[in-house]
Amino acid sequence: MSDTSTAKPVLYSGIQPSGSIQLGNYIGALRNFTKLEKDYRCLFGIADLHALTVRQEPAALRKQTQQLAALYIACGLDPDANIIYCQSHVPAHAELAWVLNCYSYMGELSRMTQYKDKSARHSDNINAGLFTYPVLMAADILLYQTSVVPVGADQKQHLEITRDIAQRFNGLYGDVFEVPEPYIPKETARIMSLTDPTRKMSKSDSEESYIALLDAPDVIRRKLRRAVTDSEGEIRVDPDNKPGVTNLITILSGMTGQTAEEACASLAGKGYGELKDAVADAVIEVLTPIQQRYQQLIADKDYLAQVLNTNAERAAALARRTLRKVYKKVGLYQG
Ligand code: ATP
Ligand code: LTN
Repeated sequence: MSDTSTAKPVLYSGIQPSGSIQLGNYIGALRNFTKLEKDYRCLFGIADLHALTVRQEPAALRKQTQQLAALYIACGLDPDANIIYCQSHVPAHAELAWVLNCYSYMGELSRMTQYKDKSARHSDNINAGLFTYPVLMAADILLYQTSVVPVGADQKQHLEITRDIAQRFNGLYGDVFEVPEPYIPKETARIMSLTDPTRKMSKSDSEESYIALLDAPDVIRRKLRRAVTDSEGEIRVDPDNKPGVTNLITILSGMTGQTAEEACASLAGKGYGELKDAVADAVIEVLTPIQQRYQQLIADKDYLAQVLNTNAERAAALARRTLRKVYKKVGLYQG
C-alpha cells in the first residue's frame, strides 16, 4: 500500500529518546501501537527534538535514538508497513511548529502540568523549548492529518491543546488539519514509580524507580522485590490507600492480559512476596523475546540507519504536503 493511500486513517505517536525505555512506556503506549498497527497507516516518531528540552549528553542521546529504533521493531512494529523515523530528520516538524507557535497562547501553554513538573525538576534550565513543547507535539501530529494518537494518560492535556490549536487554525483558514482523537485505555494508562507509587514511572527518574525494557531478569526481580507497598498485607486494588500494591496488580494485568480482578483472584490468600514474584515472572516472560530480538537488531547498525533514512523520506513526503498547504493559507509567498 502506498503512503498516500486514503484507505485507512492515520495513527501517530512518539516517544522521546531521553533515557532507557521503561515499562510504563511499554504498557501505556508501545504495546498499544502493535495492537492498532493493522487498522491504521502508522507513523512512530523518535521525538529527539523534544528530548532537547532537558539537557542530554550528546553521545548518550545518539545511542538512545538507535536503541529506541531497535526497540520499536523488537516490540513487533514492522518498519516497512509503518513509518518508524527520527523527528529531526524531517525538517517540516520544526517548520510547522514555528507557524503554530504563532497560533498558541502563553496562557494555555503555562497551564500544562508537564511544563510545571519539568520546570520544578529542572529549575536551573527552564528553557523556552520546555514551554513550547506541546506546540512541537501538535506539529508532529497535525503534519500527517492524524486521526488517532495512542499515548499514556500523562499526555492527555497535550492532546487537548493539539485539538484546540487545530480547531483554531481551521476556524481561521478552513479545514486544513484533521482534528485528532486520543487513544488512552483507562486501566493501564498510568504505571507508577516503584519507589514512589504516587508519581508516574519515568525514564528520567532514578534507576530503581523504573523497570527498563532492557533490564536483565535478576535486575527486574531485584527492583520489584524492593518496590514500595504498604503494611496491610492484603492484595486488592485501591489506588488511594494502596498505590504500590495497586500498581503491581496493574503491571501484572498489563503483562498477562488478565483484568485486575482476575489478577487479584489468582493470588487469593497470598502475600506481597508472592505478588512481587508473580509480577517479576510475568514481566520477564514478556520482555525476554523482545530483548532477544533487540540484541540482533542493535548489532546491525547499517540496517537501523537504512530503516531510519528510508522512513524519514517517506515521512517527509507526507509532511511536505500539509506544510505547503499551511504556508499558502497563512499567506507565505510560494512562488
Ligand atoms: P521522560 O521521563 O523523559 O519525560 P517518559 O518516561 O515520561 O519520559 P515519554 O517519552 O515522555 O516517556 O513518553 C512516551 C510514551 O509513554 C507516552 O505516550 C507517554 O504517555 C507514555 N508513558 C510514559 N510514562 C508512562 C507511565 N508511567 N505509564 C503509562 N504511560 C506512560
Ligand atoms: N510528548 C510525548 C512524546 C511525543 C508524542 C508526539 C506523542 C512527541 N511527539 C506526538 C504522541 C504524538 C511524550 O510522551 N512525552
